[in-house]
Amino acid sequence: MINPIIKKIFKKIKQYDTIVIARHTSPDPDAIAAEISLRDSIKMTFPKKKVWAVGAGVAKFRFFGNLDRVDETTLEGPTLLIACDVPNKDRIDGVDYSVFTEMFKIDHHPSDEVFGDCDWVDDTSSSACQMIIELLLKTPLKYDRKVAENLFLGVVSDSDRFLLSYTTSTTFALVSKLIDKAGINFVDLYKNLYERSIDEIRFHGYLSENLEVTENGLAYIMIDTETLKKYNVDTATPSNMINDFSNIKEVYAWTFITYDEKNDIYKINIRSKGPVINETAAKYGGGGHKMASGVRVKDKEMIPKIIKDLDLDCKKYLEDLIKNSD
Ligand SMILES: [Mn+2]
Repeated sequence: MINPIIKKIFKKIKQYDTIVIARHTSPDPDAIAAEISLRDSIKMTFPKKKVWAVGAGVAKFRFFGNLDRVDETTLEGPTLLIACDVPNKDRIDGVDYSVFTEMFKIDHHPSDEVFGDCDWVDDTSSSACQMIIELLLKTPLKYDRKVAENLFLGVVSDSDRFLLSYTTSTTFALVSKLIDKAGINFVDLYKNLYERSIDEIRFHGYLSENLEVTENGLAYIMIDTETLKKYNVDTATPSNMINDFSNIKEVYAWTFITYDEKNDIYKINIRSKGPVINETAAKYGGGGHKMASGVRVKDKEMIPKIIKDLDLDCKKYLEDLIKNSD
């Protein structure tokens, strides 16, 4: 049985001739692949429609395809905004959502914020791309091999190669069908995501070497501008590497705190393999999933507090484990 919201979304796409697709700021492969593949699919299915995928580009993700620039205030007639992989309106990148006739989101982050009548939120989905795959497979929306490859990589990236707990039999079923129908050779695609420069590998070594680990199993590291410069990497590099640290025996949650000089802000990425960490993230104005969250703070003095709270999250998790094993 097809989820009724999927039918509704297809109807909306059919109805609007001017569509902008957006996603969250500081995009990851899932966000970029979702918006680009949805744009390309809509264009392929409805060649007369004007469709843009917007937001700041990221050089290392250029293999997904180009992003568009559009002045949304000059668009004529009814306009639709589809926001992918973004739970909150204020995290939408590159457009003023308030000028659109209608908007909705396709997202897998837990959030109650309503974008529109056609919101499709599934926090059991591994990725936004998994949801787009379902949309393409269950509606007349067309796709080609490139669209399928992008979607495959979005799922692979967000699920950390099907390792994370959000990976379900539905993930495998949808991906399997996509591989068969589009005939993609997925082995050749991995290097797009996993090939790294020697600078990045050396920086990875720096992170391993300098990670502090508390008694309760919180690992943390502060990364300053000097270190980023020394290793010739940028402020997005730590967040792209954080999932690599998920198999440390002594660590239950871990956080990378990166100073972003350009925006004068500390970007705090948090991951967990047990303790719920998004409540602490939310306490400091951040958000995300229970096991993968983030916060941005201006004030350096907040950082020790956040580390302390995360350490307490680990402590509580350990205490609960002991309690439940009795
Ligand atoms: Mn995602």
